[in-house]
Amino acid sequence: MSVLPKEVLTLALSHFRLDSKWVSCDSYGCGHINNTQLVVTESGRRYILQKISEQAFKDVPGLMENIQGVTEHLRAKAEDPKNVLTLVPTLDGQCFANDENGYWRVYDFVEDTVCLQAPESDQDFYESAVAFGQFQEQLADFPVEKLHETIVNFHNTPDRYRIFHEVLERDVMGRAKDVQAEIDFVLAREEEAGLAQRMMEAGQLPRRVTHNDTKLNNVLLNAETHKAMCVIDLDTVMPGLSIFDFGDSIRFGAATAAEDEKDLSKMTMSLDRFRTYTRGFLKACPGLTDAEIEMLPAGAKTMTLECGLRFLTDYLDGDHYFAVHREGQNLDRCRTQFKLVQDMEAKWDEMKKIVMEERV
Ligand code: ADP
Ligand code: GN1
Ligand code: MG
Repeated sequence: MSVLPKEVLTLALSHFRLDSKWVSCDSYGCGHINNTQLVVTESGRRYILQKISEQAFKDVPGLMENIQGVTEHLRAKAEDPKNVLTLVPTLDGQCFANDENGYWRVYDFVEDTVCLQAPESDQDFYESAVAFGQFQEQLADFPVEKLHETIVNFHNTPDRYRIFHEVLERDVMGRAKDVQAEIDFVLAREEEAGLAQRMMEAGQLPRRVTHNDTKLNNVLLNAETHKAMCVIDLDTVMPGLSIFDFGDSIRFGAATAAEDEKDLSKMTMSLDRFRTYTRGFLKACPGLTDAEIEMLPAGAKTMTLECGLRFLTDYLDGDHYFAVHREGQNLDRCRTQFKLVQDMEAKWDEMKKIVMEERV
């Protein structure tokens, strides 16, 4: 993640209605996309400042309109103000600012919460399932036609393959020769990877308002009780598949090692964690169709394969999309995802059995 000079941050913060003068502004969190800063003001109040990635998001005003609409909708249903992100307006009342350095937004920092990179217990993972499940449930009556598609074809897996083939063909970094095993891995699964997309196009899986980026570090838990508190990172809220929201959570939170772990022997998918998440998600989303429930394991495998494919594509393309902190990090990330896919293939019958046992 590029370090932003102080004058850039000073200008960015000058646009927003903070409660008092800011005293510190430092890089924060583990997101791969936006540049996130923790801001503290004289009064001790904290905010999150984000420079929104224009590499990822081509229509930032549309994206911010989505977030404003979605947070308003959720706020009307929230029990606690901390259950929903709160945007801080600019001096002229807008929900984002645009200056010579890019697009910026500020959120209230959601206090008394934790953001985990891995569940500390089954209960943590269960709570994240409830949070993401409820999120989808609460947005079921959101007017879909109002949503901008912030990244076109975001989870269209066949389209991700199309981009991969183009990038592989160009091979701008000359890296393809060193990753033949990874290339073969994705090519061997190209046909099956498109199943969910084809089912959606055939009307066999419903399009719903989904989050689309449901990893554990996109949900905040109560610091004391570890109960679900707030779903964050709303940039990708769009029409999508419920099985992909389920699947992306499994990919990240049921994994037994970090996303960029180099020792692949540490990386497996925990069936216990898979069961825990399935239980929480099905409870929070009682309206899933039979086809959706049957496709939950495929949602997990597809999201994991697709994510690995995206890391591999970015590695081949020179690491422009996902923030990297060291050489080869995207390749390491790709390898952990493929190891997880392999492990899911080995555990496939058990995954299907768990889903059938947990359905309510
Ligand atoms: P990215 O799209 O880059 O992942 P996120 O919106 O997920 O960006 O923010 C990155 C991290 O910043 C989160 O994982 C979380 O730790 C922290 N964060 C973001 N918004 C808030 C907030 N309102 N309150 C507390 N922490 C936050
Ligand atoms: C990105 O924004 P962040 O870090 O929560 C990415 C997800 C990937 C994830 C992999 C907008 O999520 O799609 O699954 O990295 N977000 C976007 O960790 O591309
Ligand atoms: Mg995030």
